Amino acid sequence: ELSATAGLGEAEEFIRLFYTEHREHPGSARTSLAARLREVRGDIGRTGTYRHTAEELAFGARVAWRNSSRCIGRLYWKSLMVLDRRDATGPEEIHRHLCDHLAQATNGGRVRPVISVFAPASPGRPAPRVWNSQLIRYAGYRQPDGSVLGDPAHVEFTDLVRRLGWQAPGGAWDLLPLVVEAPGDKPQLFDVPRELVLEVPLSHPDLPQITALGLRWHAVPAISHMRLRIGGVDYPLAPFNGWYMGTEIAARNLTDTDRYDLLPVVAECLGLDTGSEDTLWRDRALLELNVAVLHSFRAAGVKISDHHTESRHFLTHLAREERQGRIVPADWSWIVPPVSGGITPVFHRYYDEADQRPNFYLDPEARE
Ligand code: HEM
Ligand code: NRG
Repeated sequence: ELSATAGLGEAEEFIRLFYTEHREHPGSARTSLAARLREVRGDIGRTGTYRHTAEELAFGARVAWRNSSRCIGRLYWKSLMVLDRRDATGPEEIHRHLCDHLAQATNGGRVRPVISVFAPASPGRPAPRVWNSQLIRYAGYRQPDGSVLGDPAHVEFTDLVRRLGWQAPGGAWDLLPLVVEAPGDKPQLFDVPRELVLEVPLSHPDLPQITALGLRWHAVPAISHMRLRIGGVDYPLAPFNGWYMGTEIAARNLTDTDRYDLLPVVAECLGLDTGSEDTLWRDRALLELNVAVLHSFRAAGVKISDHHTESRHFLTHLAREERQGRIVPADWSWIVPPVSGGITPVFHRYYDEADQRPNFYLDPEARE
């Protein structure tokens, strides 16, 4: 089992970090650093791993977010809601907790950052996992003419769940089922209850042709294929979410040529001259799509942010962290938004690129 044995060095480093950042209550009932280190060393020596306290788990998850160098949304890292689901075992129980995660996160449109942490990998005991890349994803179907109905990014995954018995509705916005694999059990399919999936119909404030396209997107991005690593312990199932930044939907999901590829469609309904690049028809279509996404979420009362606001918040976060004496690792190519890069302040500087732990890692065993 991959890194089921907690590294002693990484465990110690994390416990020390926890104590360093919890100095404000010296008189608290908490075990002393020295005692906790002895305990952790002893547990690792005897069992190959150790169990995080609830406080360590919550802190570790928040710091993993704080250290996510690709994330522009880190200003609110301290407010991450951490649901401790380490004791959930069977697939049904795990599925119930995933549904509860969506309900708590969606919160009627006032989307909140939430993470659910399930059992860690430990020696001799594999961890549960979910095969989906996000809890909410749209199916993709390859058509006889070679085109794709739905989300082209999920054609393979859609085929996989069909082979596992999923009855595909065959539409452009079908919610994929969850594939939950609990230790000792076959992977099991579960529908995500419709009433737990808040979606926003896309409309444009003054271009009815865009509204008429009948586009939509879901309110909550809940990443479920990244491994959370805290103090040498791996949590392969630790789905997390924040809210969307508009560009993720408008400039990538609906625009990438290997996703919904909608710029030609939008340009046509705007009557743009697509005959030459220098009319900037792509850019004009892209801009209106971004306007439509932000307008629609706002109109539906669903939390979303625009790339200007999110960029400013990120620089506020940088300054605040630096005042605390901490490094903020960041990956320029992910932080700079995919539209209007140069008119956001995050464009005009460089960042530290350190890999600091705790963190989230793309799971080598992820299916999607
Ligand atoms: C990546 C925004 C919350 C962890 C990203 C990206 C954006 C973003 C725009 C780049 C995505 C892409 O280009 O595909 C936000 C916003 C949040 C938020 C607006 C609102 C609160 C969170 C939370 C976590 C998190 C709560 C974890 C607890 C990450 C990670 C990545 C990422 C690990 C990299 C994903 C990858 O490598 O594919 N975020 N985020 N973010 N975010 Fe956040
Ligand atoms: N671009 C992806 C989501 C990646 C993470 N983005 C967030 N994370 N906003 C998409 O579905 O478009 N988050 O935790 O809020």
